[in-house]
Amino acid sequence: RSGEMSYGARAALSSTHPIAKRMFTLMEEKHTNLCVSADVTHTQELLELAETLGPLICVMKTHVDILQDFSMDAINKLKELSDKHNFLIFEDRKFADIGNTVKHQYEGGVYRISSWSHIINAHSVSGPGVVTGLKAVGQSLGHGCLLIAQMSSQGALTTEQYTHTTVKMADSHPDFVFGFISGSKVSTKPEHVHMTPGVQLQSGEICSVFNLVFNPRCFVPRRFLGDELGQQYTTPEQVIRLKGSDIIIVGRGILSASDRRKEAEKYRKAGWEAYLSRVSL
Ligand code: 5IU
Repeated sequence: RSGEMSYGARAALSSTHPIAKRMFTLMEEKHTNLCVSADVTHTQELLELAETLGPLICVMKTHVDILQDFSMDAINKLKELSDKHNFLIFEDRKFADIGNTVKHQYEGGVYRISSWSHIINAHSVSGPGVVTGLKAVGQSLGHGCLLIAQMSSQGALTTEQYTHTTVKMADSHPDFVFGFISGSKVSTKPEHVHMTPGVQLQSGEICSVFNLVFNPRCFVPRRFLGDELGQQYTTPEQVIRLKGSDIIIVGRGILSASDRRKEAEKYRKAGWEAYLSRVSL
């Protein structure tokens, strides 16, 4: 059963997409299933994150359209850091238009995403044309795409039927779609990668004596906590071991810490240990 296969064994399958192969291989080498969500607004901070967290992560997820000082120069530096520290770049663009439009959005404009991002993602809501359009640009460049099968936010419209149809859409494009953004394992194929956002550690610090007095959130179980704008969190352990996903995506859990490297290491360790306990089941 795919949940119990190692990342290395999944990398070796002939049906595994080259990007997934690279990802599984470097995960096994670096002992990490942590993707950091680099939701920052300045390129210097983005590059600092890549330099300090690079050795601890398998993927760096970006939102380049929130950078106030986007430049191709900064992107080239990010590419160098991804080579230096052996991680993949994932622009979380969530393409969602008709095929012809997403083709332009992926290849051109200000960001020229296809020239630097190994991984992109897309909503399946517009139908398979979105994949065909993106594939026309990204496949020859050796890039891969994740389909959004489920969302972490409260009230998301990704119903069971929607998720099921999204998996079928991925199955029709194995030469470009190599996995999913989802809260749990939605595909039974071991070559598919599952990446999950909405992850935070149950932090001991949060319920310090100080917080017990001043922070009423302490009395609420962590799984019911979010960010007041609909985000919902689960723990690395739950995501990897119980839900059968492969990669945890962590933004503010790491970015809000005073020592980001130390916090990222906690997430790397938690994610990796959950993986080890799953494969040894
Ligand atoms: N993200 C989600 N949920 C989703 C999808 C993407 O949170 O369903 I698709 C993105 C948004 C943000 C990151 O960039 O993942 C999560 O950040 P926090 O860990 O700070 O909540």
